Amino acid sequence: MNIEFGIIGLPQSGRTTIFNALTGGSVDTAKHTREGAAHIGVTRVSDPRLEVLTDILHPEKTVPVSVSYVDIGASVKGLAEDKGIGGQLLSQLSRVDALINVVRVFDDERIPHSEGSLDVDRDITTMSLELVFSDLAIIERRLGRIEVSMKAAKQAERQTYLHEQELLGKIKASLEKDIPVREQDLTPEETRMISNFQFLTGKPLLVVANIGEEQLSDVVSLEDRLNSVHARPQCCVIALCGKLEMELTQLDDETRETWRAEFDLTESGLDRVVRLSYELLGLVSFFSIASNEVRAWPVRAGTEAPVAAGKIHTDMERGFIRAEVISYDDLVRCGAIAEARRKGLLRMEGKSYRVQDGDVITFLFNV
Ligand SMILES: Nc1nc2c(ncn2[C@@H]2O[C@H](COP(=O)(O)OP(=O)(O)OP(=O)(O)O)[C@@H](O)[C@H]2O)c(=O)[nH]1
Ligand SMILES: [Mg+2]
Repeated sequence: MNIEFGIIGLPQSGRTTIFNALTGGSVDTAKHTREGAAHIGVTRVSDPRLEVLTDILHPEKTVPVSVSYVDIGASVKGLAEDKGIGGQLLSQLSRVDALINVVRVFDDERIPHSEGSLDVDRDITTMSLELVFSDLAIIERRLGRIEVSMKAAKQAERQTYLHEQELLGKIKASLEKDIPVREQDLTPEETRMISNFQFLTGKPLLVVANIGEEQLSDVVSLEDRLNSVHARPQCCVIALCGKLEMELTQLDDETRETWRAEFDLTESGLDRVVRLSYELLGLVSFFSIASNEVRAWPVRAGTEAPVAAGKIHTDMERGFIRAEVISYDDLVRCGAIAEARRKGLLRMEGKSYRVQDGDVITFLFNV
């Protein structure tokens, strides 16, 4: 499973800069990202536990979780009305697991602001509303089609349409009160029914407040203030300096650490973004050890063992027999699998086992 993020935001807010920072990319920010020419980059999620496991298990290969970022380019403003390129943009955005909204905080008079002035709160709200409008447009289109289809529908089909109409009507009413789908009280059945629509306000949203270098000393207070106003379930704000983070990725390790210390940056912006995204998506990592490979996998917290096995291979889900599990901490304490086995710390878990963060798992399956 690969996690994919869509980067959105107003023009010239620093989307490509943040994209470069996140992916170690070097896309030229002097050029505007054009509609239909999205940048796609993959980054490996650093997890210090993988290095420790590598030291213990000596695999031939170690594979971290990878995350893809898509710098959509064209502004999402007006997405709802736009039929042409909007269709393409929307389908690109529909696929992603979560959205990153870059808002401009940096002040630079040489770079005109698309809205005429700097106003972080306004820009965060504007983009949230754009997502609401886009979802409303999807619902309107679908309701229109249901109306037409109902005319020719048989009794049984009519019931299905009526049911969908009612659900979409309910979601629409909440969206009109600016309540994003992710905050709406939907039953698991309703959530399943609407999953195909891929509503944008149903996706976790990470707002990245893109500050300038000279604003670094205010980063904590800014982030706190913005979160107190805009943080909601599955939505939070992180403030970072995209330009500095981008420049840091271009340095060698040693120089980068010196610079980090200089700017008093303890955790890299990239690591924080990944960590927060993991939290927003409710993800944890487990580690598979098989075929001389240690590999980290992202799953939703509480995922049942066969489903987790299915992330590795569908055969492993279908033919799941059991999972041999040890927690990362126990394995580290024992220093070797054989020792853990001797101490009885290697557990046999069945189909109903729910995977925990840091589980080191070998799946037994039969096809
Ligand atoms: N001074 C300053 N400039 C920045 C900062 N972050 C980005 N910029 C500049 O702002 C301009 C726009 O940045 P991009 O990353 O290209 O922003 P974008 O949203 O991708 O812009 P478009 O694709 O052109 O709409 C570039 O000239 C960047 O160098 C910052 O923190 N400080
Ligand atoms: Mg750009």
